[in-house]
Amino acid sequence: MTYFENIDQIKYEGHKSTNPLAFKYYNPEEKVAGKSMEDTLRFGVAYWHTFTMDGSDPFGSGNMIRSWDKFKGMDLAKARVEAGFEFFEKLNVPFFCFHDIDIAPEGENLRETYKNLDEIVLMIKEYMSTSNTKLLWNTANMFSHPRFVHGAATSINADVFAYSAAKVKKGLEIAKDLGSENYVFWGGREGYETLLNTDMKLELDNLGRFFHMAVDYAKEIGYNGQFLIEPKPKEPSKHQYDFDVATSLAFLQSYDLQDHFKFNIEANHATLAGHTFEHELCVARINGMLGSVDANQGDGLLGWDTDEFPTDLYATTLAMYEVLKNGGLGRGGLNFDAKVRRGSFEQEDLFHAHIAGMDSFAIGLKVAQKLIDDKVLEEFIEKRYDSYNHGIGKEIIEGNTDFRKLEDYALQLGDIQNTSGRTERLRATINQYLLSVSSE
Ligand code: XLS
Ligand code: CA
Ligand code: CA
Repeated sequence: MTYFENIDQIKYEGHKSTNPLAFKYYNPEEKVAGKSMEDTLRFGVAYWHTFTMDGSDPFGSGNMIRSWDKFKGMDLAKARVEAGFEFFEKLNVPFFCFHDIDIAPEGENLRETYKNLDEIVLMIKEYMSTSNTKLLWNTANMFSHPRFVHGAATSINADVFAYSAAKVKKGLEIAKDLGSENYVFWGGREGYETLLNTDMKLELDNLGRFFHMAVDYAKEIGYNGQFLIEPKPKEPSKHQYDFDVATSLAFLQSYDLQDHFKFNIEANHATLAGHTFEHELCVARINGMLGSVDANQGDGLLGWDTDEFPTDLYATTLAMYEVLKNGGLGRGGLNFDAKVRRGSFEQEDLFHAHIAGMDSFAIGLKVAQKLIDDKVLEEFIEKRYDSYNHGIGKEIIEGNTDFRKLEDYALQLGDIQNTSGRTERLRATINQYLLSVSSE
């Protein structure tokens, strides 16, 4: 059966093409700094937003038109797999990602849920055996069902802790079975509402215990994928424990877990935390913790997680700059954790949205590489910190000084001279690069 009847294979046609169903900038084979775009960008489709999301919001019911929605239950789950692989192939996307409950419906009890999962995982495995699309990551949804009202591993209820452990155990077995590159932990309800009723220390200790058990179990079954924590400051929790990269890194260090995890950084979560996307990528990179990216964008006018498809070229450029500085994403990728707007309810919009996102990151990659090749920011930054290359600065860096010596030095200083940061000039240069590289 065909689910996207009127859509042919999406091809690269170059930036002069007027065909909306073609890539203008993403050319999978094109080499940027010796590596194909496909291998650097490692795009992924998010199963939940693309195949299960129905467009409902707190004010209105689902409105998405989807050819697989005529099915119900397990038949619907199977139709989604078929539609999924047709979509991945037509888009020529190398990866996809899912939560357990995205691919198979929950049963009456955990045993039945496992049974449903096993059936669909087997089907996915068969499709994967003849497809070029691989699994970037899977995860367990431990936030939708009412049992997770007070969290999962940080729940007040030990039964919920145990149930969550069973879900992650199953998730790791699926990850191993499908050769998933990574396994993600996003703790949407791992947080609290008010300290009036919360033992924060116990909850964090339990989260640490939970992660250690996950590390041990992956080792036991021989699953070698990368573990990723996905920070987010809030929503649905009022205060989420994995607030941002810095907070989550401190948590990992406190519980001696830092060697087993990296971060999955989502653009919209960064902005919700009051950071830029590139800030979160940079904090992860300089700590050797940049694992993967959830590629989307928020809306400056709305204060919640809108998960829009990324089209802001400035943001994709600065994000790719961090990714390139990191030497790439390793086992990670750029997963479009993004949903079409409620107004974009036709099935074709799924293609337009992914094409827009893929082209935006392809431009970002090219511009970022050119900025690096021309050392535009590097040279400026190097010069800016030049005072640490000689004299007292060099003494500070080399650890040859102390407060007494620095005081002696400061006492004989005259007026201190600073230099301009040139923010506006640098922004104008980025614009210049964006315009020239994207019209090449
Ligand atoms: C929600 C998160 C979620 C994770 C996976 O805001 O982005 O979708 O990526 O559970
Ligand atoms: Ca995400
Ligand atoms: Ca999000």
